[in-house]
Amino acid sequence: MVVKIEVLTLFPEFVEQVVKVGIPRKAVEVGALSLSARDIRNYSDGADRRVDDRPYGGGPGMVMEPGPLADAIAAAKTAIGNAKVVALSPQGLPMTQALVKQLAVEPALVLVCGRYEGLDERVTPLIDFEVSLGDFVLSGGELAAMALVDAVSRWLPGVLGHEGSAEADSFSAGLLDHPHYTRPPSWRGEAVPDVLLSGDHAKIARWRLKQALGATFLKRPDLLEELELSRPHAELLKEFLHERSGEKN
Ligand code: 9D3
Repeated sequence: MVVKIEVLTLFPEFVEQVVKVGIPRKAVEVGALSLSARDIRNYSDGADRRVDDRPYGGGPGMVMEPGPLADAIAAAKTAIGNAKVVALSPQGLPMTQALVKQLAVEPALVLVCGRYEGLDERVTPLIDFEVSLGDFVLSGGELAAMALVDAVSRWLPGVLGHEGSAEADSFSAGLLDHPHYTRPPSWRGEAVPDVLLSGDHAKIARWRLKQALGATFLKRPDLLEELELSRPHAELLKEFLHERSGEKN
């Protein structure tokens, strides 16, 4: 029922910020999520609390020692039970909504955040899989772990209201969002599209889907290639492109 997450990190006070605001905070408040950040330094075997050392073979930077990580993972698993262990790493699978949905039905997760150049390779048997935020360089895994906690929170029961059911709706899944408008009805000479003021909800839904298909085609064609558009969706996209060529000429 409740997803229990333990984050192993050198910056626990930073990671805890993710449940101080917004949807993740709500998830904790309704009892759908529990989050605890565990300081890997508490598992250092030295009085100096050091958890990194120089790389065998030489080279720049430091490597996280296996011992403290193994002990921290064991303690976290004891605290929350049968958990999947996920390391946040530049070598991981890219974080996707499909992966987030799978993780949201796990009873417990241990998220391992690396710092320095990375983890000693010998801890890999303790890790179920690795997840990356994308192909750019972060300073450590904490922001990726916080992103994962945020994204998982949105899928937990009782956390989102009707915005959530819209997100769960397969209708527009895999597409970029349609444009949004609020008051005033005219701003800097730009009017809100008439259809949104019409009160015709079927027509509005059709317009939004058309805009979503158009935006996805123009901005993220890679997403459309994965989708295999249905016949009616392909027709709507054609209509979008036709209207757009009319505006441009
Ligand atoms: C610049 C150092 N790089 C080798 C030349 C390797 C490297 C080591 C450690 C790069 C980044 C990191 C720290 N990053 C993460 O722990 C991390 C990460 C990321 O950097 N990008 C996207 N997703 C993630 S998840 C964890």
